[in-house]
Amino acid sequence: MSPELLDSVLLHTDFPELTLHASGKVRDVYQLDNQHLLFVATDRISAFDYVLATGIPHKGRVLTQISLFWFEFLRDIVPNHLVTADVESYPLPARQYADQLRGRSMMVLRAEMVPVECVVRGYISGSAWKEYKATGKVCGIELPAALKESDKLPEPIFTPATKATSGHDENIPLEEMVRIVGPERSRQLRDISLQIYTKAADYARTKGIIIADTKFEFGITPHGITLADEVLTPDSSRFWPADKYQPGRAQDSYDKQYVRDYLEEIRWNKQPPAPALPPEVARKTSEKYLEAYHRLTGRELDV
Ligand code: PZK
Repeated sequence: MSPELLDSVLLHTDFPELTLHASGKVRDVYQLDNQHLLFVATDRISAFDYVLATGIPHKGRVLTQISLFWFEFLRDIVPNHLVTADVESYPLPARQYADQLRGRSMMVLRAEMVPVECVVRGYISGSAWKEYKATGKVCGIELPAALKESDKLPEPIFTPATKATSGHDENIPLEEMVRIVGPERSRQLRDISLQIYTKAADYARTKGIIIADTKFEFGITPHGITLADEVLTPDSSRFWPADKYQPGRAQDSYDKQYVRDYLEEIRWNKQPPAPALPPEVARKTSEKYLEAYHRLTGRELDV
């Protein structure tokens, strides 16, 4: 990889004057003040549950810009937590890192997060496919008989999940969600989730991308139920290339296929430490993320 490109890859944030609020596999959240957080998308990539040793050029910026695009696209349906992504208007302790943060961060409104992940599925894949094969249902929802892996569902379904202690998400029936957040909130969250998935997936389909499923996170703010976290990115969703869609098997991933193929090829045992990627695999993966951004938004990311 060229030296300029390697220089632009951000694997770890380090902002000594800022307090870390939460840290995920590929992103970090810092405290700004009592009402605001700073969301930072790194260029880390995970595969088979582990963060790899190599970063993907532009990945953090692509994911941030995709979320920004959807926040705008969906704002008629639901308010979101974005305050600004303009680093020059960040409060001072953050603004001094403007060069690291530009394009890959957002100042967001601090929310009381809803402790349930709002998953919507338009196609049957992943944990839902496993559950369906075993029980004929997903999260208690009865599905048509004889679905094939990756089939389109008759209509999108809402399949809430909670973070299990294993760190993995656990699908829960709607009644369980009702116990956790209450009946009124559950209905609102389900309705909003289905509406925004449908609007976004219909749009993405016209751009050659199938959004097979996605996970929304909501919080409660002074605006009411507020769309938070990252939205409809390849990391929070399954993006499939529509021109290769073929039900009856697992689909290639829009973004991570080169990574998965490489890890299978070297027969990594999927135990730590996670391997590094050859420059070619990192570069081709970077191009897929940029392509997804370009297809969805019609815009070129400034690289
Ligand atoms: C919040 N996470 C998930 C974990 C991440 C993200 N607007 C908000 N207000 C309060 N809390 C959160 C948000 C949002 N979004 C989201 N954790 C806290 C998470 C780890 C890394 F980048």
